Amino acid sequence: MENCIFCKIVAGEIPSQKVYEDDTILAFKDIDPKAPVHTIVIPKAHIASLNEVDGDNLKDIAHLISKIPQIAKEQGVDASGYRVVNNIGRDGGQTVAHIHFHILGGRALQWPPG
Ligand code: IU
Repeated sequence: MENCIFCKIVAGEIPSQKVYEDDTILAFKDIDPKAPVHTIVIPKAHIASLNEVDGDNLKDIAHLISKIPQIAKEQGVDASGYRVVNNIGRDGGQTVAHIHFHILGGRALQWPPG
């Protein structure tokens, strides 16, 4: 999708620190980490948010979620624990309109979020 920053990362037009990639998903280090481990996981195909997940693209999202434990393990937080966050829309704090899942870990995370 034109003008989508995460589509540009997928296309290699904007650099990223990749930690995992396969045919349909990409994981990279967050540019502004909120925890010692902060990885962003996205489908390569443009989906704006969880609100746009449907029967056609659910397979990519299911695959993405199935890979999160492996990515967390490779980032060294599987044993200590981690949080997966998906922000949706304005009040949810979504700033990039390409669905993404945050993997946060490497410290004790507070609850509830602000
Ligand atoms: P949010 O859920 O939409 O608020 O999260 C977007 C995240 O994408 C946020 O943590 C940014 O630091 C991160 N990010 C990035 O890693 N690289 C970028 O080029 C941009 C945002 I723009």
